[in-house]
Amino acid sequence: MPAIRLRTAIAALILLPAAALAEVPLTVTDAHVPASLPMARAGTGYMTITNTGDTPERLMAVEAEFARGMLHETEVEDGIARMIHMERGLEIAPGETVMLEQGGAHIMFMGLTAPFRPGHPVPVTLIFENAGPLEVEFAVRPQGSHGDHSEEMHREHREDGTVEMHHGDGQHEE
Ligand SMILES: [Cu+2]
Repeated sequence: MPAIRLRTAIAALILLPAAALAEVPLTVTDAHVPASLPMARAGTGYMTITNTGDTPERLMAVEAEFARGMLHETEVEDGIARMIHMERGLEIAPGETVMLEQGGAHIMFMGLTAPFRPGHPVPVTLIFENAGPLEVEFAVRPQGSHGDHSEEMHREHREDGTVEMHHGDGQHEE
């Protein structure tokens, strides 16, 4: 049931400007959101974080001007995927890489003020326990190349951050 998979680093698709990371032992790659439908009230965000330092780090919060950011974890019980607010944030051990991805931990953007449109990256601030705030640009990717159901999955989001997903297939492993 580990919702957060730890892997060794994979190829970086989107790198931050080097200057943004010069002082912090963190690497954030592949930051992206799936494009959202025009009426969507919520969206998801994914990325890969590597702790290149030798002390534990923790992603505490996510802030954005276009929505309220939350950290969610997906748990599947009896075929029903449920999303849980990660109240204590997301820990990244020294030397480890944590992937936020479909069916696992992810960023939830609630109350979108505008849809995510491909070609229009969105600025997001990641708040780390030690490193503090880190500005990251999230690319907007077209929906649905391999069964991205994020829009459907998050339709039932409530204000308290809990949600039940009704399509019974919350994992979408590749
Ligand atoms: Cu969620």
